[in-house]
Amino acid sequence: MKNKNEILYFITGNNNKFNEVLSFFEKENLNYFLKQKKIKTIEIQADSIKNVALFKLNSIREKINGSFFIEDAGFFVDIPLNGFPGVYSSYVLRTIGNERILKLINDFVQSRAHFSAVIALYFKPKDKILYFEGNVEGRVSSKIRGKGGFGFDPIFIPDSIPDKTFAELSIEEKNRVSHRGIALKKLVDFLQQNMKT
Ligand code: ITT
Repeated sequence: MKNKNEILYFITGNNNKFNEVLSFFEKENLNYFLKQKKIKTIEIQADSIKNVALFKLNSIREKINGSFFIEDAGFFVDIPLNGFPGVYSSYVLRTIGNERILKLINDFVQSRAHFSAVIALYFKPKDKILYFEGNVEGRVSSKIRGKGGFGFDPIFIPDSIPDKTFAELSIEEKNRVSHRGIALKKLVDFLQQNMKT
């Protein structure tokens, strides 16, 4: 077991996201101690979540002494909503919410949706910004289902677990298949390869 002698900050105001990331990190042999920091980031309305993530990271870069990462995620209903709400996910969840998103869909069996996540890491030892991306494909549930998770989880059914919404999974089960879990696996692999020995 390595000594957890370096702090890695995850800058997020979303405690659910932090808990998912913490649960993932706890299973890995890393010499980083993960800490949540809530600093107001600037979230621009950009055309891709990668650009939102880069802007978010740069908006706080001077405020943190050490390695840190932020994450930007979005929910995209590809059929029949051509990717809506996508980069507008936070706004749409706050304004109309899941129930009224469901009202925009007629055929749930034919629906297609995905989540995307981009982690942007500022890695101090190399003075570099790195990106780690993850996507998960699935469809939209005709009803709100499940008490776990957050955000759009109660209306998303992943292809890999076709009888459950994300909100019906435990954190560990969601991490195994989710956009965030896939991006986190890439982040952890990078950190393991670049750990000081
Ligand atoms: P930050 O402080 O980390 O920015 P946030 O909640 O603003 O937290 P995002 O901008 O990345 O996070 O997320 C956009 C929206 O998508 C937001 O409303 C989230 O609730 C939702 N969302 C993100 N990841 C999700 C997930 O894994 N499951 C369900 N909804 C998710």
